[in-house]
Amino acid sequence: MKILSFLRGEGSVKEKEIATMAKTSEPIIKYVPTTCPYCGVGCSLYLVVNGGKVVGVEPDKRSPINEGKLCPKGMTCWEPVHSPDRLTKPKIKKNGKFVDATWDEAIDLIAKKFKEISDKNGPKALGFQSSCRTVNEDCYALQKFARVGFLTNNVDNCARICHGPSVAGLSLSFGSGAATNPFEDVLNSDLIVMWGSNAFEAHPLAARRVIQAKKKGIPVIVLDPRYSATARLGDEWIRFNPSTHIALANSIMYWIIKEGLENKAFIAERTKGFDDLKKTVEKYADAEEIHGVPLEKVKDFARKYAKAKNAVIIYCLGITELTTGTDNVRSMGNLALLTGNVGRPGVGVNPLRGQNNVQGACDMGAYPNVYSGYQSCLVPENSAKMEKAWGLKEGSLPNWYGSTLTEQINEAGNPIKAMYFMGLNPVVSYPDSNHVMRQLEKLDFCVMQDIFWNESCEYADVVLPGTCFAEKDGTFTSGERRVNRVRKAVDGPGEAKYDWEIIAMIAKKMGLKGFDWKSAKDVWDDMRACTPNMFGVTYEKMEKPESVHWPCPAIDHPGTPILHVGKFSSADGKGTMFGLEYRPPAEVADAEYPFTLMTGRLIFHYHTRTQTDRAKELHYEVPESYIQINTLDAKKLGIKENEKIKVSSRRGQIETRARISDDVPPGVTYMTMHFHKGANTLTNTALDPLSKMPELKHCAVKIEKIAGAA
Ligand SMILES: Nc1nc2c(c(=O)[nH]1)N[C@H]1C(S)=C(S)[C@@H](COP(=O)(O)OP(=O)(O)OC[C@H]3O[C@@H](n4cnc5c(=O)[nH]c(N)nc54)[C@H](O)[C@@H]3O)O[C@H]1N2
Ligand SMILES: Nc1nc2c(c(=O)[nH]1)N[C@H]1C(S)=C(S)[C@@H](COP(=O)(O)OP(=O)(O)OC[C@H]3O[C@@H](n4cnc5c(=O)[nH]c(N)nc54)[C@H](O)[C@@H]3O)O[C@H]1N2
Ligand code: SF4
Ligand SMILES: [Mo]
Repeated sequence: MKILSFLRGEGSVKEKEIATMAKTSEPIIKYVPTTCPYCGVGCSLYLVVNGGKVVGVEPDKRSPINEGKLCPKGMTCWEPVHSPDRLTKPKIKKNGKFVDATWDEAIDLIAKKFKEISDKNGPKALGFQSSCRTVNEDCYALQKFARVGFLTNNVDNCARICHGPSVAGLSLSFGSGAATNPFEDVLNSDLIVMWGSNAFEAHPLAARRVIQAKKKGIPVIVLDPRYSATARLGDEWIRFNPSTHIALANSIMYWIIKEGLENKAFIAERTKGFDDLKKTVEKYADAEEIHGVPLEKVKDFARKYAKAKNAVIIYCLGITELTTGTDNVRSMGNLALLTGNVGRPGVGVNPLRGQNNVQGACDMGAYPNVYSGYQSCLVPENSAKMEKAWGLKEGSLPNWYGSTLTEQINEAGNPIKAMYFMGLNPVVSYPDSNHVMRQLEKLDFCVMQDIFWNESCEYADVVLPGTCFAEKDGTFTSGERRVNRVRKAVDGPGEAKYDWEIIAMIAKKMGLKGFDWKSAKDVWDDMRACTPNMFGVTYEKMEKPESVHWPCPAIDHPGTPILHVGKFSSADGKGTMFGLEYRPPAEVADAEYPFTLMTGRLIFHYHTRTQTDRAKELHYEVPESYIQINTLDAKKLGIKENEKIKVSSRRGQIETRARISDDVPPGVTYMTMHFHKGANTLTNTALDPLSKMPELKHCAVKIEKIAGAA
């Protein structure tokens, strides 16, 4: 595949086909402006529609986000829409076999089962998991259904295993869990630090801004244990030992303070916690033994970061998906606060949000402790307000912290008896697949609502067909808090329905009030009415190419692209620095499992591949899983390039192909998370105590040859 031509926006061969069709077929070519369904960059594009079918995409040249460019996934996002594999009818499991059902049958059954289980076992017997792939309106609908219908806070979304630690960590450091600055703001910076982010593959159109900045002469330093595509792009690459972020950040901060380079005025005026931080980092003056970075390199980085007039940190899952996730995020916050790099253009701490609507799913309150707009469920006034808005009895909404996504899996069977999954594929994407499958089997009742039959549907009692991004109206909120419109281009396949509509059907069947929405806009306006920081974000405002960034509390408010200007969002307006100790991962390599397994992504595939595997060119590039192994290790084990080998951990074993490469250091291996019976058969469910993030990016594995394998 010609990646560069994609990045230049030259498009695929399909564009030629579209042009031909335009000439030959009867009218009606429509260009429907909408938002890419894949990553949190939120690129704008047009779906090209001919005769009621999506036949291609056209990047949006007016968009300030992607300026007429798209990455390979964006370019091909239309291909899976009309796949013959789409779910078209509800299916119910009868005597162990799935059979087609009518909507009436499926809705009746779900309403009856959920009501029965909740009446008998109470609100903690149910678990709701919302997608970050669907529109905001769907996410709002699901959490409202959980809370109004069953008075439960057991509702969560996939951010838990993505940027949950960002929400927790940045809230503690800055008072808001969101990214501080917009993507293009890197052009105002004097130093760009990319830490645990492989943006060149995972967020190509955000990485494009970094490339532009680099061309302007702004230096880019990449910190990653692996020589990733992004590391290749940087001016400098710092390799450190996997999962040692806190130790490395502490060493850097020790030298910043030791050399008097901290921003004293900023610390005094805008922060607290400096003394605690200073005391803690003293132990890390030289921690090369832990993090593996030579002292001179640490000092050099410390000087560069502290002396830059404006320095920005961009980070991603290398930081979050560990049992120290929240503390890793707070370490990024510490670095920025210590040097005064928050609250103006060109600075900040920016998590690159993952899925197209991971920001929005959290914003909508599909979270176990907050309503929409991060209004805490544990504050009685907030609950009283929501009870009024939703027509509930005073004091009825729960004041307990609900079970998180991964906890719900552990609680399947006891106390959780029934679960509702909307747009998730836990069997492939959650840690320890064998555990996930065993747990799902323990449920009395399980619903999966998806656009494709994924590997998890097997464990459901009812599978419901939702509509995909091309078939519905709504909004996705990008990683920079920009709310982007999603517009319906074509009808859904067969009997598929809007995700929010399905939820409303069940709610109404149960006799619940407040679900009489006629359109996605009705759902959005329902949300706005009870969400102060989004009240001013109207569909009308989203018509502009630049749309609007929340917080936007009033109709005449322009929105807020940069957070924490002059004052942090925390209650006392201060940023907080924390003294944080390094903790090793939950499972480290040992004699029995001598290799560290890191996991991550590839430019060509998206997560569990339900969509990208149905785009011809993307599937062609990487049709099966592989593991990267260092040259010396491969030699020791007598493994050849592309040989089929066995990889096992304490939780399971898989077969995959070896890719021999010095991109990973000796003792370290890397697999992508995209394949079933792949990385997540091996990964560990140990949780970060603060955010409940599992350790998806670190576990110990053993590698063996398979006799006779080629
Ligand atoms: N093509 C594509 N793009 C995507 C996605 C996709 O599936 N495919 N998914 C989207 C989503 S939801 C997300 S959240 C983002 C993720 O975007 P990223 O987080 O950028 O992607 P990853 O490849 O998961 O991991 C990033 C890097 O973390 C490094 N890393 C740094 N420190 C450590 C460490 O201590 N331990 C380990 N194990 N790794 C470390 C890894 O080497 C890797 O290069 O991408 C989004 N974009
Ligand atoms: N080992 C390891 N595991 C990981 C990660 C890692 O780096 N390493 N990354 C983690 C991260 S960051 C993430 S975000 C998760 C992703 O994990 P998941 O969210 O489970 O994966 P996806 O494949 O993105 O999507 C889930 C489902 O949503 C469906 N879907 C798409 N659009 C719609 C829609 O409009 N409506 C409905 N109803 N369904 C829809 C898709 O068909 C798919 O079946 O994986 C996590 N797992
Ligand atoms: S960078 Fe992200 S939003 Fe943009 S085209 Fe690629 S996948 Fe879509
Ligand atoms: Mo993610």
